[in-house]
Amino acid sequence: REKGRLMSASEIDRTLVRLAHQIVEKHNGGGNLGLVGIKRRGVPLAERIGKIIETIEKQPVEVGSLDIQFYRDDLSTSGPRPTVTPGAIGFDIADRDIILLDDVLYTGRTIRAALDALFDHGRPRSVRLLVLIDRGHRELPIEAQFVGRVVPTSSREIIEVKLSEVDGADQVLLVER
Ligand code: 3GP
Ligand code: 5GP
Ligand code: MG
Repeated sequence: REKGRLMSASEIDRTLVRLAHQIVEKHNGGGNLGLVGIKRRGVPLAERIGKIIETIEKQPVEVGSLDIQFYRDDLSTSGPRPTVTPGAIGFDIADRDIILLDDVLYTGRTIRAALDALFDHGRPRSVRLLVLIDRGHRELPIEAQFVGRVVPTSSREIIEVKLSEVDGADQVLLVER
């Protein structure tokens, strides 16, 4: 049951522009950056923010992706075992300043697993986290440095993040399960 719209398409656009500027500010132009989107919806976020940074800084930005399903430590409770997509991030992360990107941050377990997967591929110089929505309920000491919006939720609520590349249109909804 839909309880309200948290972000419209244009609000998502403006938020991504702000986040891109914050990344460039923090990373002194971003020449050493690598963006890694967590599948599925972290990937279009990474691609979009990468394009915005390229427009701001007029230099290319590495963008890749990680499928962390295999690494989750709570698969036993989250239904059938998902298929593993092994392998490549898409660029060499060694000595880069990596930004992990995901749509929603909740318990933090996905990000813990993503860090594991990342370090299987090399040693980045630094890792920061960007999420479109932080919905609270952390179970691990994990925090995002770049946040679109903090949305306190109950455990019965879900954030529906819709992105045109995956869902045909952009919006963020608050839904009661
Ligand atoms: P997304 O990452 O493409 O947005 O994790 C698989 C999908 O299931 C996610 O897709 C996410 O939208 C959705 N999802 C909703 N609630 C949960 C949850 O509590 N845990 C996980 N892993 N996924 C959830
Ligand atoms: P965590 O591992 O932090 O508990 O959950 C984060 C992952 O689960 C993210 O990749 C995200 O896609 C998904 N997730 C958890 N809660 C929600 C939610 O309310 N909405 C959406 N869209 N995804 C969620
Ligand atoms: Mg996600």
